[in-house]
Amino acid sequence: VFSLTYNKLLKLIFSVDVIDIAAGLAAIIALRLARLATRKRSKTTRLRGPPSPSLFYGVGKVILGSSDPGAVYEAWAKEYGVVYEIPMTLGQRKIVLCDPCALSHLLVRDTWTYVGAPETKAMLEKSVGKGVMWAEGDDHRRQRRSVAFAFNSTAVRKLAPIFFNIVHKMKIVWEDIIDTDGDSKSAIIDVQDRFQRMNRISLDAIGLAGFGHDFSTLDGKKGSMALALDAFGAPSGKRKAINSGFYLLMQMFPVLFRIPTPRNRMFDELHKSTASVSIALHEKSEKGKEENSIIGFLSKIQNTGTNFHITQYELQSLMKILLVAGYETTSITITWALIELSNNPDIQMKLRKEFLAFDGEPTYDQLQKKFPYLDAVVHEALRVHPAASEMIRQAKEDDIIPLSEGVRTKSDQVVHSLCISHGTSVCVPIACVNRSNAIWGPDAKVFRPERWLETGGVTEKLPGYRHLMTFFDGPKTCLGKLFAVAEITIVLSVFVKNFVFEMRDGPNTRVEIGGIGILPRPKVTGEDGTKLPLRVRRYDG
Ligand code: HEM
Ligand SMILES: *[C@@H]1O[C@H](CO)[C@@H](O)[C@H](O)[C@H]1NC(C)=O
Ligand SMILES: CC(=O)N[C@H]1CO[C@H](CO)[C@@H](O)[C@@H]1O
Repeated sequence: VFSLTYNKLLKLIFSVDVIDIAAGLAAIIALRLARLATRKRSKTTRLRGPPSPSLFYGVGKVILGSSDPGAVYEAWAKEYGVVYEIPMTLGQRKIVLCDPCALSHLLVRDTWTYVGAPETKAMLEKSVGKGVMWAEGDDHRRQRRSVAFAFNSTAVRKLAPIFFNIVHKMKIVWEDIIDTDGDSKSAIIDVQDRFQRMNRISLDAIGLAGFGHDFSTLDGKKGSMALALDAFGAPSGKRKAINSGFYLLMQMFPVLFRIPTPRNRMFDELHKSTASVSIALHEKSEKGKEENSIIGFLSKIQNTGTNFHITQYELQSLMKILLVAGYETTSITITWALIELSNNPDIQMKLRKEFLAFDGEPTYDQLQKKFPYLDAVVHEALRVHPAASEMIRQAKEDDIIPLSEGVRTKSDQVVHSLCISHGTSVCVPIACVNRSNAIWGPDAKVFRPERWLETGGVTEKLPGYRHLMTFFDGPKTCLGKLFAVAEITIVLSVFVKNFVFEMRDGPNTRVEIGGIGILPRPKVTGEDGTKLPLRVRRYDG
């Protein structure tokens, strides 16, 4: 049932057309104009910032078009100070916060001074429904408390065998490629090519561990594999695939919010397919069958009824959220980790040595306790290459944001705090903050896992999971962070133990943002699309 409806979903995803785009643009223009017309005199501190290169887009296109948006934000921070203002679509303005003190204020737990912008919320409702990602305030607290246990460390530990299983399948696929396409010792593998399947690890992980559905992408089965991939996978060079992925992302990360076309039919299909899977899971758990997946755990609890206060509708919404939020994010992080390991053979060797010093196959618990360098590599990849490079919030009430240093305003005064009036948009450029020299020190741009093992090596200035902004913070911090970290850790452990990764053209190959699937993906500079050829060599001691 699931794959059939996915077939339809796929067709719809590919049918992005001009009318959709035009309708979307008309809607956004109407919305913006309406808001401009009703805007009262704002008390928000006017800050300095880059001039607008385009009346329509403001600096939006500069950021989107850049091969390193984090660097663009940081360059502005250098010129205008740790907080500044940028012009956006149709004369809107956004305050950019790069200051640790401002961020700690913004992201305190359980406050709702800053919420999603109305457009973002409308899109979230359309695409994934009024689930935990859409909800705010008490509604959010209820939903999040009901489901959080299925994402805690106990639950993730139970999912670990699924991750191991998936990556071992991947290992066999690559060994086959090395035997058939390579010289039996190594082969050039484009790790983002959809036929070479690395991206599919994350899709299978979310399918199986998320809601007990086998996309079977690694078994090479046609059908569900191909569609799942095309619908959610890396750009394949077909422009439509890029548009559609782009589209999915826009619901989540408003930086890419350009074309708010409703695409009702597609979302109807998504609703139908997740409904059928959740009903199947529900029946399974009623029959008392053990279901080892997040939605499976939740269905079981739902049937026993204790302390569980989310509806069937909200559970289905959670499934859609898992697909949209949990797939490309981890896949991109794993890709970046492989790039860094290939470009830094010494770090890769040091990591491999940690495995060689260990007898046998480590379990998940052992990976967590006995592999500090692996942990450091994973967190360094999350720091240097955050999958979501910025987050946007809107003030629901007037507020004052404290700053750690003085900032010069437009009227040339130095202020130590910002006045924010109701309705003001603020933006956290995650990629910039994570790599800022001011925050992380002079080697902030360098991939250096050792910093995680040194006392004082990691900043304590920032809020967030391990002082990283990658999963954001506050009440809506990523629910799947332990899931993501476990998946990435397990994948890297099996990879590095069994293979040696090299850039095809040697160390220090340049890599940049290539194309956008659901999120921006890297590519080797000079290559087409999102090509990322690595030499993958069997490791045999
Ligand atoms: C490296 C991988 C990942 C990154 C960088 C990441 C990042 C984020 C960020 C920045 C948010 C905040 C969105 C916002 O505040 O509007 C978020 C929310 C969320 N993420 Fe992740 N994520 C990752 C993986 C995952 C995975 C694997 C799952 C599911 C298994 C997941 C589930 C969620 C959910 C459910 C939310 C919404 C939480 C809420 O609104 O209360 N994420 N993620
Ligand atoms: C995770 O949730 C389960 C179920 O509520 C609970 O038994 C377990 O102790 C929790 N684990 C952690 C580490 O909080
Ligand atoms: C955003 C941010 O903190 N940027 C800083 C980056 O690092 C330079 C120094 O190299 C600072 O001047 C910026 O403020």
